[in-house]
Amino acid sequence: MKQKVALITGITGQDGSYLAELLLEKGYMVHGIKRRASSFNTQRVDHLYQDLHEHRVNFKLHYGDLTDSANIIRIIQEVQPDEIYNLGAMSHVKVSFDSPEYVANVDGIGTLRILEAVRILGMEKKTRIYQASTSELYGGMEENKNAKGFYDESSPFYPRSPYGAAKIYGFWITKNYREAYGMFACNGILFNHESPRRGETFVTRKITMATAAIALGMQDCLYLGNLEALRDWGHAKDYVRAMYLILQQEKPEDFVIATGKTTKVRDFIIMAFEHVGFKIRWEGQGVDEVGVLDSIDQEMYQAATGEAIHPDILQRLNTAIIKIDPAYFRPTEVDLLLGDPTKSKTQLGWVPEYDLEGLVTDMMQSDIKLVQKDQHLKAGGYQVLNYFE
Ligand code: NDP
Ligand code: GDR
Repeated sequence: MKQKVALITGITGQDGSYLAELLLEKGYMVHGIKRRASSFNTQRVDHLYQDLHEHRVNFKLHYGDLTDSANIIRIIQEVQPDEIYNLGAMSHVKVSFDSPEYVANVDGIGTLRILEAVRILGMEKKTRIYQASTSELYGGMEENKNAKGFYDESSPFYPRSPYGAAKIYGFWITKNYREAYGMFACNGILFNHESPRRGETFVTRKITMATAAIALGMQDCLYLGNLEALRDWGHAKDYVRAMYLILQQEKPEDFVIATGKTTKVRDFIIMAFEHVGFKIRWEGQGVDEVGVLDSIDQEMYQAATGEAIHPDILQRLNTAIIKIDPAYFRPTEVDLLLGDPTKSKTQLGWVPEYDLEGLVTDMMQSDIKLVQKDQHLKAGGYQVLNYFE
């Protein structure tokens, strides 16, 4: 059987790296587009790198950018992919308020560039396209009054950020090219998904990294924004499996990928700190609210870290280790996201392996190891990254 060829935009990101692993496992030749940067940005896929001088290379990166049509056309022409996964995007919702035009160009028009390239090259019947759509299309329940209390494939959209607005263009242009040109182009409407490879400025990773750093005496305090937001969090490893399944169907369709459970940011914090045996007490209100270290369970601490309690930590009992910084609030917020994955479960046969507890455990175990590595470096007199940012 002929080896399948996939092209992944955003391969250096969280999802791109897991998807590349999955497709390599399935025997694909995987091509990815990476951006040229002044320093290395391929840490998440470095373990997949193959020396191009070797025979039968299955993994290859190409320099490119979703803002550059000629580059996209040339890569697609060269690679001749059977499947394109368009995961490249400026994906941070808060940052999209700072550079909305760039986000529209990459996340919105970037999608069009991929679709047009396939059409210009006459590959409409050969190449299947996955578009990374998002639950941010729906917005929160507060504004999206016509929603049923959860979101599925028939729910109305109400984006609440330049990111959401750009992605809604990506969604509709994908659907339009499917209908207009008969292309196998699908939207996966994915709810939040996290992992040890999640970018450090997204809330879950920020929490697990800071929890590990505070527990191990490397950081004093965690500054956060809105603790009341609710998110439907899954594991990225499960979600890239759904992307693959969407492109293996007989007919091109759009699918919601979610867990069907929603959790407050505040409760995610509690779960992360519980992992290391810390109990948090909440005091104050609004931006004056703080999370105080109420107690420590020594056995749980030891089980999680493999170490006896760090002496600095015992001195921090009854002090605030979580504070609110209004800088992290968004001009318009999405209050609640909850997805209904019925269609993906029945039609794709998609079954997630991780629940939220499994996700938190995976992220905490990984971040504890990372912080312990930095502890050793620090003890050896080497400079380590700034844990207060
Ligand atoms: P990441 O932010 O981890 O990765 C984004 C990727 O896009 C990176 O490889 C990044 O490159 C690349 N990229 C950014 N700008 C450009 C550009 N101009 N040209 C080419 N590539 C670019 O995101 P995730 O892996 O978490 O998400 C993958 C996709 O899924 C994104 O489109 C995101 O919007 C969407 N999504 C994510 C969800 C989630 O919860 N994770 C939920 C729903 C949708 P670099 O490494 O150089 O920055
Ligand atoms: P989100 O993810 O905006 O849902 O977008 P993020 O983790 O950034 O925020 C989730 C919620 O946490 C609140 N929050 C904070 N967020 C960040 N980043 N930093 C903080 O300090 C903080 N404090 C509270 C936010 O206000 C928000 O309510 C993610 C991205 O991956 C998108 O690309 C994707 O499309 C959606 O998920 C689905």
